[in-house]
Amino acid sequence: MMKEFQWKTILKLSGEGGSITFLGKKNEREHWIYKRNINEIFSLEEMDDHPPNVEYQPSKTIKKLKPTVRKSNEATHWDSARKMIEEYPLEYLKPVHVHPEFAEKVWDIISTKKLPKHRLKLWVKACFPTTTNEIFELFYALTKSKHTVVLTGAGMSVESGIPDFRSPSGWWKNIDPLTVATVEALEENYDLFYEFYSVRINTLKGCEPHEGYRILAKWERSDLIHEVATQNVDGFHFKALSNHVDELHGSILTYRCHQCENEASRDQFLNKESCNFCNGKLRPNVVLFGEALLEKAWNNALNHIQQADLVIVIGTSLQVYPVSQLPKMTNGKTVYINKEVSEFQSLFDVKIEGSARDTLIAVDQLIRS
Ligand code: BV8
Repeated sequence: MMKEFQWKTILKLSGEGGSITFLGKKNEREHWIYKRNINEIFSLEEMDDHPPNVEYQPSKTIKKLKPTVRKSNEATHWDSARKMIEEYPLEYLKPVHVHPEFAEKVWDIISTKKLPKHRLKLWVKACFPTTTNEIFELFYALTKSKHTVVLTGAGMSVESGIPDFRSPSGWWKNIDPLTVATVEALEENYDLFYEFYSVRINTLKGCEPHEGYRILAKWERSDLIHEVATQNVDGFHFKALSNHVDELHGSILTYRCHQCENEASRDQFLNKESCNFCNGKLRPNVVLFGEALLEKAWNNALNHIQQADLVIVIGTSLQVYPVSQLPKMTNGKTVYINKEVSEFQSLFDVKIEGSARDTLIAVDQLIRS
């Protein structure tokens, strides 16, 4: 027996005179076909016929008229259905229902229109009902901003499998950072210093930048973000193909002699060798506590932050100076994305409590570029 498919509402719009419904159903070959129903509360044609020289009496006129339904022909391709939808002034109509299977397609249409913010928000909620107000605010700010900077911390890499520092499962859970990530530790307790950094280097081997990293790189290519400043030393922004990156705390992927500054290799460091030139201690090119940040990276990040009209801070507890000061150095809008958001982050205009990866994916779903 031939399978019978029911018409489903793909998109329902309401306006002052009634509603417009776009319906779809699968045919026997499981291809979607589409049609449009216009439900008018009163007939516009008959209203137009009203003699201009007779005084208009709305209640009388409307009483005479019946609700009408006008149906379109069936369309067999989405492109034709899309044309039917685009015949209407979507900026003046309210979305009542969007079928989840067609949310992306409908959003594709809407995102090409210039809608005022409150209308755009109605469409976002209709197409993607789980979108929170904060995600919408970030999306909207991102599309309006002319200069956007992203500042990331260790929380950005947690979903790539790298522990952060200060969370209960972070690197510092059993150890005080000041006993290990310092020049004193390097000079006076090299075994501990070496152990800590060799574990970190080996942890990195099995890890890759997650989708959130790739989204930031894509946004850079589409001119939505202009600079990434990071406290992370894992090189993941570069690995995900972001180009404009300031590594404020250096990199754990390159090595040098602490004494004569000559370059060394990862293997030399991991094999606990001494410097070939001066026999000094080898170290990763990270910025230890008590050391100044790399001037070029710092000045570049600061310069971008001062010009920015949007700064998005992701996955950092902002406890380490001087990076902790950067979000205060912009006149732009500030957004904080973190797994935990405390009162301490009251300076931010928008706070999003959530994972870095999921938040970026949710915002990216709304970006059509
Ligand atoms: C300097 C080495 C001057 C690299 C690191 C007293 C008061 C104020 C300041 C100081 C002070 N005493 C000393 C200072 C200065 C000191 C400092 O700030 N100390 C603090 C700790 C008190 N700063 C310095 O020494 C800096 N240099 O000031 O120079 C100077 C000037 C001229 C001449 C000489 C000197 C140097 C700082 C460099 C520090 N280096 N480590 C390494 O091993 O990696 S710090 C370390 O912390 C890491 O580098 C890391 O990048 C950095 C920042 O940490 P976060 O990224 O914020 O990570 P954290 O774990 O804290 O937070 C992660 C967040 O993510 C959490 O909130 C978590 O909830 C969230 N999260 C987790 N998962 C997710 C998530 N969010 C979203 N999604 C998820 N999935």
